[in-house]
Amino acid sequence: MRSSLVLRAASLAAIVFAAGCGGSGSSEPVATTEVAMAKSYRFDPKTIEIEAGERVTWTNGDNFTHTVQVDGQEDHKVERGESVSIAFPRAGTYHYVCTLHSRDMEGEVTVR
Ligand SMILES: [Cu+2]
Repeated sequence: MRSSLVLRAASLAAIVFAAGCGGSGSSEPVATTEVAMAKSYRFDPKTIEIEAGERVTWTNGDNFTHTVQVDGQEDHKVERGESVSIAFPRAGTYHYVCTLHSRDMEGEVTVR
């Protein structure tokens, strides 16, 4: 049971690795503290990786108001042309959404 789970995880990682060079469809984390809310209804890049203690800044370049809510914490409204910065003092994996468009707009911050 246990070994088959490990095998599954390994083959999944291989698939993700193979797809890693594919361009915009990739979910490979990008090492950056800047996320754009790009046209239309997108976080770009969607999956990022930072160091503990860094702040991530989301900037709204879309034509609509969006929000950033990290793991069910306070929801930050970001109007067109504005930005919000959120500090990540602790290591972990944080999922975030735009609560106005949660079906299309979500992403992940991995803090090392
Ligand atoms: Cu939105």
